[in-house]
Amino acid sequence: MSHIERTLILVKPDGVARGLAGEVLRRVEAKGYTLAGAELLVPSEELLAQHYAEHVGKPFYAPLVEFMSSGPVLAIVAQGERVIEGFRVLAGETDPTTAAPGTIRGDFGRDWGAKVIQNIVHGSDSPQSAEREIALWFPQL
Ligand code: DAT
Ligand code: MG
Repeated sequence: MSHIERTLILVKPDGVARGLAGEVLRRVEAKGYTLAGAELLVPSEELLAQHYAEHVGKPFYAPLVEFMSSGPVLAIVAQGERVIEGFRVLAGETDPTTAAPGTIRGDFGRDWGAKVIQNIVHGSDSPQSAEREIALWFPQL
């Protein structure tokens, strides 16, 4: 049965600053997913507080918000069968030091000794978070 999903992808400030936005889009499109929205913006702390609500109170929360608002982010809505899980696989695991080669984080990420993990991309982790996050970043979609 056809079950087309949408997911929110962010090329984080480290990815945009390093010129990896095109590489992320290339991998998403090469995999066969389609783009339903894209916007370059510097996210506000209010938007980030909602986006990262699950992490409020954790030791890395303040550095995470500071990092994510430190420069432009490319926000993307991608669409396709099982795209939520599919993009998480393309991204690789959270820690770029151990993310598998062949994944975005594994190929381009590393530990920079910062207070927060800088790992190039975000991808929604479930259908519920995808719809919640898309409504935050793209209220018009
Ligand atoms: P993911 O982005 O893989 O879904 P997450 O939702 O658990 O991971 O965390 C959000 C981001 O916060 C993550 O991409 C990097 C940062 N982060 C997570 N855990 C961390 C930790 N223990 N120390 C520092 N930064 C962390
Ligand atoms: Mg997450």
